[in-house]
Amino acid sequence: MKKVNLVLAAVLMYSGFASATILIPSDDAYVRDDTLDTTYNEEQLITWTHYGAATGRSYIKFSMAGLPQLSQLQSATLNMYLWEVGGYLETVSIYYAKDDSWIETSLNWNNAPGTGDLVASENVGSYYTWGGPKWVSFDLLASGLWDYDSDRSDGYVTFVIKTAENGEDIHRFYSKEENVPGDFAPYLEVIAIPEPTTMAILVLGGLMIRRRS
Ligand SMILES: [Ca+2]
Ligand SMILES: [Ca+2]
Repeated sequence: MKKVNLVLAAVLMYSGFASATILIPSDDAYVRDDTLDTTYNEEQLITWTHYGAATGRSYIKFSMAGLPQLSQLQSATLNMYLWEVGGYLETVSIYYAKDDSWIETSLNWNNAPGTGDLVASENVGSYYTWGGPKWVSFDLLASGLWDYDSDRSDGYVTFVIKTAENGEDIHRFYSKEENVPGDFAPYLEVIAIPEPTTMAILVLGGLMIRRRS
């Protein structure tokens, strides 16, 4: 029985060493194709389409300096606070963008980076089913299409937030500027697993405890 308890304690200690890093965006803004040269930096982040007549999408960028390698990750999520849903579309999608050279104070439709692979999607509900403001968490590792180590090397990652562009729809998420009362800014959460050396120390410690008891 004592042995079982020791093993359990070691497992609990092991999971307790997982470390979470929370990152707030360095830049976030949205763009729309009916105001091609206008920058929307300090407003909420939107995804928008109106019967094909106009489209809006949002860009979000994080500095990745100091993050662990992909092989050391337990999870990586993009978390955004959904303030409002309008229309019928229920799925919000996160796409990858290779170009990190944009900045939020000058981003517009004409100079916005192109959209790459679809990294994650979540059903957030339609106007009729969403149930009110809430956090939405996108699993950035599930698709396997985010080149995490590449972004870790170049220092930044850019994601594009979009909905399908063929129906009446607008989703509004808080941005890092527009997040009243201040606790609802988007964030990237990266959780790393313990390094093997940490696990070895714990196992060794457990064996020593067993010998003493
Ligand atoms: Ca911004
Ligand atoms: Ca990058």
